[in-house]
Amino acid sequence: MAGKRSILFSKSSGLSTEELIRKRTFWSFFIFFALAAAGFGAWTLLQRQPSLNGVPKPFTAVMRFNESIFSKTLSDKHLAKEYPVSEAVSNVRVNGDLGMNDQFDPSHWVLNVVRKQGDTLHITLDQIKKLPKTDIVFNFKCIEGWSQITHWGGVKFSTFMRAFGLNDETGLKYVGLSTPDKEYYVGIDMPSALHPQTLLCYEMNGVALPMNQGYPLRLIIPVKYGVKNIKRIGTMQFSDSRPPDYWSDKKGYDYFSGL
Ligand SMILES: Nc1nc2c(c(=O)[nH]1)N[C@H]1C(S)=C(S)[C@@H](COP(=O)(O)O)O[C@H]1N2
Ligand SMILES: [Mo]
Repeated sequence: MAGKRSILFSKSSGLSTEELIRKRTFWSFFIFFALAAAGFGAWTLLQRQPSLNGVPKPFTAVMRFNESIFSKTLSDKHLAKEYPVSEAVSNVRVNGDLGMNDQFDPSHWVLNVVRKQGDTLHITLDQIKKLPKTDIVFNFKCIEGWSQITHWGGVKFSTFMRAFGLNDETGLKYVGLSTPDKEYYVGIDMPSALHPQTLLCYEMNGVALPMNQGYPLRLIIPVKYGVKNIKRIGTMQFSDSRPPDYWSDKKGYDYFSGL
């Protein structure tokens, strides 16, 4: 081995210093341009890939991979930080208004719950209010970059499921929620829905939810960004495949939007 190497060495050492430098300079440039061309080629190729909502597929593939990690690690374990009621703001921001149209008639509202078998339960607000109530004060965060400490009250999603005999349904992977007019809709992974801080909420700051905050019932899910906190729930259904999700479908936002 040692002998072979010294032969190779003695061959190249036949070059003068100047020749060596010239040779190395040539190779340095060659490699530089080859890499630059490869980089440019890869970029052009990426641009030509089919895209999903304007985002090239390879990027969305990476996003899906990240989602698969975060959906498993973050959703059901950690608790969102809670605050004393005194820290909750009284001027709660109103942000989204999809599915919040004026034609809504609260006197006819019921929560439609489509069971695994296909039949539908029609649940009234009074029935929901009879279940044990939980309050939570947490920092509500919108993906657009604002946050607010707010105070909500309602029934734990997990308690609701048990109370209405929806045990088989908790074995499915997702819950889909939509407004009565179907304008806004979200998909929630079941572990996050059953998370101890997730509420079907009918109170804000100790009083009935105001109309523009989603009267009569909204989702409060502190382990997710604001987008998943759907206001004015009309229908709930369950599935093993991902239910449609407004912002994830329209803009390619992270499906899980976990914090
Ligand atoms: N029905 C409905 N729910 C919705 C939205 C919406 O447009 N319509 N926007 C979402 C978004 S992006 C955020 S940040 C929060 C805002 O809740 P707020 O209006 O109570 O501040 O509601 C979420 N739930
Ligand atoms: Mo948001």
